[in-house]
Amino acid sequence: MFVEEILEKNAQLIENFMVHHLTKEGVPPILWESVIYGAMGGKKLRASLLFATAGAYRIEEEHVLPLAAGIEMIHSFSLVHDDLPCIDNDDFRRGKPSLHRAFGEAMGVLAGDALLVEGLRMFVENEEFLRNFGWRKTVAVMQVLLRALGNQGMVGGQVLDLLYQGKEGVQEEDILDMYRRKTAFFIQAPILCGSILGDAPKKEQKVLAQFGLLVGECFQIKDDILDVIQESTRLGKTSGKDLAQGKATLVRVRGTQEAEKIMQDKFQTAYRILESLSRDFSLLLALSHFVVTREY
Ligand code: GRG
Repeated sequence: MFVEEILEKNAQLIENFMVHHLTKEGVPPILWESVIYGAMGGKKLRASLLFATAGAYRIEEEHVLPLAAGIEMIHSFSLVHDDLPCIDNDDFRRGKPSLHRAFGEAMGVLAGDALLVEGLRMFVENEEFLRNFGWRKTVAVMQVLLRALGNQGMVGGQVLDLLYQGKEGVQEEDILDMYRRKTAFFIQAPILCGSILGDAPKKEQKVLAQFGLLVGECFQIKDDILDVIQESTRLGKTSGKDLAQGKATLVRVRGTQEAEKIMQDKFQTAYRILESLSRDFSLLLALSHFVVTREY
């Protein structure tokens, strides 16, 4: 199966799980609808990274499905809030109007909040997940996610992104630091979670952490390149926004070709690092290759 087909199959699995497990009872219909609207669509790459890592430790997909769905809901939360008028102000996401355009700004805030909270509940309140992995691993996985999202992670990264906007002289290392926080930690997180659930030896967890961070950086660099070279319809979101909004990006300071080269170097390093382990990580490698070759 090609990577794109694997992603599509996994996306279907995740979306079905979300629709069946997101409680409707006692929930205002507009809230349920907008949460589902925000959670649907997209590549579901982070879920696939979790499946691939857990799979390397012989964990069945269905056992990590609650966590995979939770991670994707949390990721969707970040996109919904990112699109709000007070942050990136984008009208278009995943090939449809962004959530606040479809349901209004207040629902953009509230459905975003719900996606975070319900995303955590997806696995923390799933009895089968708790039976399979126990409290200790569940808490460890939550720590990984919350660290990736917190003030030193995604929230802090997004704040830096706003502060650097329109500012002259932002250095390349500052931009890469912002990329790590805003994007890379939450690409690394599902890989770390898979290794924790799989009882990976500490040495392997360290290597996977380095690998995940590099792939996460590659992901954001590719995103910047696509913003310049790809059409909105193919991306499912508005292209050309980074330059228009005066965003600090690697493409802005180094140009598209240099940015591509930096990304390829990071990808090669990530590849070599993972190949140093004797376990079969072929699916994880294929997904990381998709990260740097993707067109959307
Ligand atoms: C979520 C903790 C938290 C805080 C909110 C708004 C915000 C602070 C952070 C924004 C972070 C953000 C949106 C970073 C960009 C990462 C990025 C390029 C996402 C696109 O991911 P894809 O391409 O999206 O995987 P799909 O639609 O395929 O799921």
